[in-house]
Amino acid sequence: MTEFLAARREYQPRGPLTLVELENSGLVTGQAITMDDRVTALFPRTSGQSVLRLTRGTGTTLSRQTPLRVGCVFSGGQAPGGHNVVAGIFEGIRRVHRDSTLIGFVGGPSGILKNQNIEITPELMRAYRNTGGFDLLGTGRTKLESAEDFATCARVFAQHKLDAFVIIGGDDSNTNAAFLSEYLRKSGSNTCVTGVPKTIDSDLRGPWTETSFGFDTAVRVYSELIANIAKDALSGKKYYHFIRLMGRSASHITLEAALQTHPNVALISEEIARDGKSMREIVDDLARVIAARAAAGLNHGIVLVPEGLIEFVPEIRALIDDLNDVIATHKDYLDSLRGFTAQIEYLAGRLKRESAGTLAALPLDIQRQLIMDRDPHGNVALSRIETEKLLIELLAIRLGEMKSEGHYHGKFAWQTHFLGYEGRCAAPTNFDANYSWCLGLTAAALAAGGHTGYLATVHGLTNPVETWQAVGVPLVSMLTMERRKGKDKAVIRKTLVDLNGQAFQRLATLRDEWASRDDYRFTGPIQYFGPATLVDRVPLSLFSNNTCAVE
Ligand code: FBP
Repeated sequence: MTEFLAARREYQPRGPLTLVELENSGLVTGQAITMDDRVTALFPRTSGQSVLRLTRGTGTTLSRQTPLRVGCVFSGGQAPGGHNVVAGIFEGIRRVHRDSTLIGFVGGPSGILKNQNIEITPELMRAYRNTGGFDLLGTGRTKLESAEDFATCARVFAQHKLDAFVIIGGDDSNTNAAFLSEYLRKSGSNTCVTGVPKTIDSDLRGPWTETSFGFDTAVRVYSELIANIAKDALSGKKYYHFIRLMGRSASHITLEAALQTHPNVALISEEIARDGKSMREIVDDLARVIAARAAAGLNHGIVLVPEGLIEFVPEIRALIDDLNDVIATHKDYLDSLRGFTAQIEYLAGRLKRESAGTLAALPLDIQRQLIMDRDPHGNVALSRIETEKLLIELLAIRLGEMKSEGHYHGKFAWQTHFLGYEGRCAAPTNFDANYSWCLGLTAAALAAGGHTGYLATVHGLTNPVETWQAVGVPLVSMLTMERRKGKDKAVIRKTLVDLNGQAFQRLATLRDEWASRDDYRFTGPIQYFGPATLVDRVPLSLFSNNTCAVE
């Protein structure tokens, strides 16, 4: 137990009175949701539900005569605040009945299938509250999808006599939560299913959720490190630092970090996709900035690269799609081949001609990284693809050409960084500690109310914590039909950066200035103790995205 942990566990997360005194609050029905008929058809039992709002003075309260039995699981990547979600559920269900029980399934969704679990106790919660990581329960990326998986869940839930089950996960996990709740209703199970929006990527934001928990803490860690690197660049004046930032698809993390730290360049994948820029064009743009800075005597700089970039560059997107199909069809044979060269040769012969050409033009390391194992959701392991090195390699060639043409007279020396795992398990900021605790309490409210197929959400996040509103949003209302692997599927779509939104527009307005002169902003480390101006900050990009469709 370090001094920090000892002091931090005394922090009492804050929330509105509706949540803090859950037993005196009630859920009231809000607006009805209109949905795509094709989605409704897939969810005959759980579609048509309305938004639920938590209020006081409704007459019927959530306090109960009988204890609740609730289960929970972490699903997918770690995000700061997970332990406070569990704390919120635990405290919430014990407020509505003091003998309620919370069971945590260990190792992610596979823990349900294997029925591996622990009972959450006040001592455990005291030890884990306000700490980062998911180590209380562990996590995993097993996908609960098949009828067989759902039947096992129903059996395990019945065995534990669960009134409710809470899935703390991202877009895929909450999509699965919607299907699981429909399955359980259909099979006559009494267990209600609730989702909680988790992911540092913040790609669950939109009309129904303002952000997911974990984003704030992760970006604040990255921003501190970017600012430190910027100070080093400014001092030594000899390196370009290429910093790749986690965020599987959307560039929310890079955008927020850019607004926080003012780098010389911040690439935003969504803009590159909109403009249909090829790798060559991206490199040309970067080379122009570097040459202009060199002309002004500046041979150092900070370039932010979103992890998902590579999937947004048209020719590489096409290559990845093609590779995914070929790898899926020939997986067994590929696995039997010894060595990377043999695998690449085999794949190259089966790819479309353009894709084979794109693959061959990439450095060997990137080729190897692109064919690595997919996760259970079929995603390329983007955190292992060193896009920043690819950019540097191409940039060095381009700058060499420009030098021989007399258009560049600088010196290009570089360093690379990948910021991802450094921030994913940091101790949650006050914002994330409060927000995730409130999400847990909201999930407890939905469980106590006996509502299934809802996402626990909290709104008004840029306002004082005491005014936040707890809302249950029907999961089915978040689903849209999408064509995946040749089939129409109902999914919660990841929310990408809105290029018309105020956050991106601010970056677009300021970036020429950041590119030509150094205007680095030093955020400092996350502060956990001290004045509210330091400890109670809210992500900058939330202020401009604070549009909520819940009435
Ligand atoms: P989730 O969407 O599951 O929250 O995961 C987000 C993330 O942190 C991404 O930013 C990153 O690409 C990925 O997880 C890394 O996954 P892994 O933990 O499997 O290395």
